[in-house]
Amino acid sequence: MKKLGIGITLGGVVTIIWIVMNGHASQPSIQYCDPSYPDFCISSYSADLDCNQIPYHNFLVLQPDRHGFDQDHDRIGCER
Ligand SMILES: [Ca+2]
Repeated sequence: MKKLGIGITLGGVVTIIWIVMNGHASQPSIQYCDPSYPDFCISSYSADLDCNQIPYHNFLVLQPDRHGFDQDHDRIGCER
């Protein structure tokens, strides 16, 4: 009887671990951030944005600068 109880407990723990791991894996934790703007996350799928549409200034811009935040190509976007 004692052995059965341990078995059920172990099974429960395994089930909980499985739920936690599976739940974590299915979370939308993978964000497709545009690598041109590593200081923050702009979705790779966002429409063309202008500086007045984002709350950031003076941030690092890498090529390709898809949104054209760095008009003078000094790798600093939306300078103020
Ligand atoms: Ca610039």
